[in-house]
Amino acid sequence: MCLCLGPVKSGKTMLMKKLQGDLVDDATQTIATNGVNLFLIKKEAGQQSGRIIREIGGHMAPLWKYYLEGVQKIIYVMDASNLCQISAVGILFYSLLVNPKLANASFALVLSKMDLSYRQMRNEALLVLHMTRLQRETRQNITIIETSSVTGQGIEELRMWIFQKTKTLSKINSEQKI
Ligand SMILES: Nc1nc2c(ncn2[C@@H]2O[C@H](COP(=O)(O)OP(=O)(O)OP(=O)(O)O)[C@@H](O)[C@H]2O)c(=O)[nH]1
Ligand SMILES: [Mg+2]
Repeated sequence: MCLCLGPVKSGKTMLMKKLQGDLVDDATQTIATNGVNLFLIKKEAGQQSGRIIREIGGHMAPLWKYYLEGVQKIIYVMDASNLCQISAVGILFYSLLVNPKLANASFALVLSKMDLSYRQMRNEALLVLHMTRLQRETRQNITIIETSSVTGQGIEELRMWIFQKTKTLSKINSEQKI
């Protein structure tokens, strides 16, 4: 199972809508997710089946821990244009990484709203989060993907990640093979 988490207004619902194939532009309005949204994401347009992704609203962050049973993939969305939120981003992300239920999960750290961000801001965010160290030292595999639900940047890359087999994503498994 796959969860989509991240702080309030980080762009989770827009991202899921875009992946689902809904029409999204900069005039698209969303409402805050109070609870859980389910999205059916398809590998290719026109297919009947796909993967169900649960988005849990940022306001529900204290309750995320009750939704982690059996989760193999986490899409963690942070707003790359809002560095004011960076401490919340970090605290919530670290609390997921250290949760024993997610010890074997794969993480996609999605830098959203790249249409509003710029390279220096993105680099700053990753620096503040100590991403290089985290990628080296955490047990889990963390893939960084830059997206914009408005321009479509990174959407297909994220789709590929969603459908990638968890085994090939897992650091532990690849180490065991060697
Ligand atoms: N420019 C731009 N705006 C975006 C993008 N993604 C989301 N937004 C805007 O950001 C706001 C919040 O987006 P949501 O997708 O509702 O955020 P969320 O993470 O689902 O928020 P919660 O459900 O409250 O946790 C909305 O006003 C969107 O229009 C993006 O890629 N580019
Ligand atoms: Mg939402």
